[in-house]
Amino acid sequence: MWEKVQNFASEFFVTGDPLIYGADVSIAVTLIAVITVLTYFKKWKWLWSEWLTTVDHKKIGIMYIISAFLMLFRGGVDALLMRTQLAVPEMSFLTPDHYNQIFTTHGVIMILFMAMPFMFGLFNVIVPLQLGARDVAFPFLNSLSFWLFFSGAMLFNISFVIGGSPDAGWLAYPPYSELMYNPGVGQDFYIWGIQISGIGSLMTGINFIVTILKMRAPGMKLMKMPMFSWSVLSSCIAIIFSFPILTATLALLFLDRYAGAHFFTLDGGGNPMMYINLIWMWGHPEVYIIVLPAFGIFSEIVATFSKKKLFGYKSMVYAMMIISILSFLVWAHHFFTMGSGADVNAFFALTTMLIAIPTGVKVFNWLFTMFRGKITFESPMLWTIGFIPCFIVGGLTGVLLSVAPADFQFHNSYFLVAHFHQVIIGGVVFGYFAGLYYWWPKLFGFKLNERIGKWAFWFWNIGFYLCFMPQYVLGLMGMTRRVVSYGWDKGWYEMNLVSTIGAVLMGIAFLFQVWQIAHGVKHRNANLDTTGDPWNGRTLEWSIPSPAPHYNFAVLPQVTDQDDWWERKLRKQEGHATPAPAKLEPIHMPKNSGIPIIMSACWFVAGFGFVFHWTPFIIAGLAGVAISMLVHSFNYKTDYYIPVDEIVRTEAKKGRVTG
Ligand code: HEM
Ligand SMILES: [Cu+2]
Repeated sequence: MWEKVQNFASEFFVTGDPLIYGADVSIAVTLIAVITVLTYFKKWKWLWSEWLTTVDHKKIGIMYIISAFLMLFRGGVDALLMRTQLAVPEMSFLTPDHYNQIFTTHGVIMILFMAMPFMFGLFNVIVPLQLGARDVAFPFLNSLSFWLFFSGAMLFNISFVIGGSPDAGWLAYPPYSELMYNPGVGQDFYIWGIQISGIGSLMTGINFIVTILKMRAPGMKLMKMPMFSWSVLSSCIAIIFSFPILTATLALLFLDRYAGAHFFTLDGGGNPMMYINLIWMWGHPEVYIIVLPAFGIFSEIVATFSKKKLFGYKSMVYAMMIISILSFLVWAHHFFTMGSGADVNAFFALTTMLIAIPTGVKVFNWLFTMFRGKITFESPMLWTIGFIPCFIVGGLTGVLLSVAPADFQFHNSYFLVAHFHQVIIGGVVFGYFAGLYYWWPKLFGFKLNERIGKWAFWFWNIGFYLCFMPQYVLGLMGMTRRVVSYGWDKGWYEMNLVSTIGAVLMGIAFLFQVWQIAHGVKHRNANLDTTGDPWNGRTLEWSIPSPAPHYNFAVLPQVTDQDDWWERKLRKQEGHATPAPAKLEPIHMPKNSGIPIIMSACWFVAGFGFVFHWTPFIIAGLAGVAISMLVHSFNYKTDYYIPVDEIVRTEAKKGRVTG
């Protein structure tokens, strides 16, 4: 009996590696610490009723952003482990198996569990405020999306200590991800972690499209909508067309592994290339999904900190919509070398090059917005200015990669690794940081220390160039991606060492950011944003107090212009009488609900059952999901009204008098 238990435990838990034992201990310690603190300060009820069950888009957004930071830490540790292994030739810090797992989890976590939630966090906190709305279109669904994302992310992350991590690369190409070559549970964690969170992403896409199309304040025609909201629309359109492809593809891979089907196996009539086509039909749009909102953020910031209207508003809107459509026509550029033939390659090379045109238009729009502007260089603007050259180089190396014949040289080399990190870090990560710094006072009601922020900015930037510029050269010298080690005879020694030093600098940059946030929280009372409009902003989110009251707008704004808040301020300065505020009316609000977190926990149980082939878990989990749905369907008490006197009290507390 004891032997059986031991056998089970050694298969169930990942064993044998001191790094993993260290992680086990630190996870246990953190959990115990969190539970103790919550119990000691009697915060469980607060946590449940204020946060875990909330349907308030601002709180959901904050939870997304916190999760993204945790995942940035995890993905960053993975990156540093890999760069340590590659720092010098013939290093034996990580075994080849372990290296495979780490690049896989790093890639998946960074894209799906760091970039996506960071982006959804910013959508959530800002879009309703920019539109002059009181919440998203479907607040309950929004909460469910968050908890599905969170369950999926946790399911994926526990593979690291239970059962074993996936190791077939971030896109899990068959045949290597098939059962025959990959019999462990790692790939099953991959499938279910992504499936569960992917459903959440799809629902977020739907939610924000409806919010943007239906919930704009009276008078806000589409062509008067702030650019960030436009970018969210373009990104969500790509989400609703691409995420179903991901779900279907992973479902087929699941059937191969779980039920012995042969969709992507080499025998039984399957074809791995089918998977590779399908996964990139999602995968390429996915990179635009995450970068388009960053473009939106930069557009807002450039206009605000140059004190000018965004140059070429209309061309920006068209550029974003065109990119969102074109992104569905380029997927095969990820496998020019895999035998599609010259005609097919030529088509995909051309469509890829076409994307450079709308992208170039945007860069000029930003530059012209800055031209002759009264620019100031606070954090959000610094990140924007850091982004532009970085993104231009990243974009241009992308055009090089799109030249199909040349790609036979670049493919799967460090040149590619350098390229995609340059667009993803320089574009996406810098963009979200810019957004976070820009909207931080709106979220939390206080400003962050600019000096620590500048240190973080410079460490990120210098670290970035040191880390990734040498990798272009290494790629041209023949270093392929996903190699665990290389010989002294290759001549790759210096470049790799420099690259690792750069990665360490980025690690330090992250610590500066953590310090900056901790410092900000500690000294928040000295840095309160009492105006609600700390940067002299242009769009509606700056017209309300910081942090925004839970109903956002006491009275829905009447929009007449693009950059409506800016125009309103101008009119006031010019001495025009401000229209008398409309009469307050009771506000219709959604009620909190525990169903989303419970339903997502059930999905987690079911996913866990699928991973380990434990049928009772599957049945219990899915039954829980069904019951949650039923209970919610028959719940008619989903909303309430905030009475006028409560609104008056809240507004007065926030320093606003509304009559
Ligand atoms: C912060 C600094 C970062 C460093 C130092 C870093 C480093 C690395 C390294 C060493 C690899 C493995 C290369 C190989 O062996 O082929 C890698 C792969 C990858 N990284 Fe990063 N990375 C960073 C940030 C990011 C971010 C922010 C993202 C996305 C949001 C990202 C996405 C990926 C992806 C998708 C892969 C490919 C994984 C695969 O081959 O399956 N990385 N990175
Ligand atoms: Cu692509």
